[in-house]
Amino acid sequence: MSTDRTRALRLTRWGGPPVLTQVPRPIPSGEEVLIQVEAAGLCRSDLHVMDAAPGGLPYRVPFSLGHEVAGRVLERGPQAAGPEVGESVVVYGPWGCGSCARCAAGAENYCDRRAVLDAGRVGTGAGLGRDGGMADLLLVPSGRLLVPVGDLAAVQAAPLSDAGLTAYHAVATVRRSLGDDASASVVVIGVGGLGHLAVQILRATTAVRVLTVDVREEALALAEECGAHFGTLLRPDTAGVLRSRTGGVGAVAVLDFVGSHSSLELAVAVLRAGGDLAVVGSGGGELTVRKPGALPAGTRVSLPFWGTVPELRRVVALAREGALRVEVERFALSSAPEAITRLRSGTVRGRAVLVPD
Ligand code: FEH
Ligand code: ZN
Ligand code: ZN
Repeated sequence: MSTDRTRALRLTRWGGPPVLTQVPRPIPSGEEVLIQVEAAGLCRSDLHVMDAAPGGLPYRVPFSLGHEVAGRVLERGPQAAGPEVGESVVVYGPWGCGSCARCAAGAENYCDRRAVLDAGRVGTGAGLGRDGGMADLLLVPSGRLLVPVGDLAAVQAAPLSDAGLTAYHAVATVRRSLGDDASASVVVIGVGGLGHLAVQILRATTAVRVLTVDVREEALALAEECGAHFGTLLRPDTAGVLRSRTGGVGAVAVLDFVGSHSSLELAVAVLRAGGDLAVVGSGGGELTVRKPGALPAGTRVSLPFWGTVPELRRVVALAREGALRVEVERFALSSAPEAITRLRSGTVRGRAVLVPD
């Protein structure tokens, strides 16, 4: 790799395939920090970006993909703060305005100026309208977006920034319903890149019984390896099977990592009155919120999105203490098309992670 050129997987036109190409080496200025990328996770949202129609997303092409990134600090701008050159870090993915009340609290996933930023088509973050980390190098706007990972391997750290953080934030969103009742049950729908981490986070941080649902036997096997108490395939009688596992009262919370019509239907059918439904997946399903209606009385519905910087620190801490392990399928950066095909076909076990080759 020449010193002034590096590689990046770039979306060059809407609806076209991403292209691995040479780009100029970024030069950090001001508060910016340049990261030597060591791992970049592949997410279903990357597929949504690749498949978006022109004007469908508040982004301008071309930009590099990759919003789930880990690596080492390579170079810092003169006003940069945070991790030092050489430190291993994970990159916090939602880049907000950096100065509103939400961003000041580390909740850039809920930046108060998101609509303004989107109107300016400046992008949501790395790989989401801004140059991302499916590349040799990643330029990050500020050290505030970096979390040190110590001796955690980059292929384990990268998925924590999106899959791990999103799962953790979803659990935090429904925590008020979990209490410390070891007989209470939580249903996890979809045990893929996010769901398998949600199972581990629930087991590591709550007393609940974890019941899982997926359409693939191998996903249920992964759920069991991650500590799930029960797993069942999605079938016409699944709601009854799950309710019987809750002693008939229903689940105090449902984490839906699919978000399809059938997954939402199942969630409504298994929820306990006064419980929590967190819709995490963007599967295009719709839910009618009406009184009276199908949702049990007292249901709280949430649409958690990504997570906060303080939560990312807690996710990294869980991983470093061995309470969280990401099931990873590695692919060379140059094999990104294969990884994308595998994700589209639903045959990735856990999380696909690209490693610069
Ligand atoms: C990122 C950008 C937009 C929608 C959803 C996402 C998720 O992958 C973040 O976890
Ligand atoms: Zn994502
Ligand atoms: Zn903000």
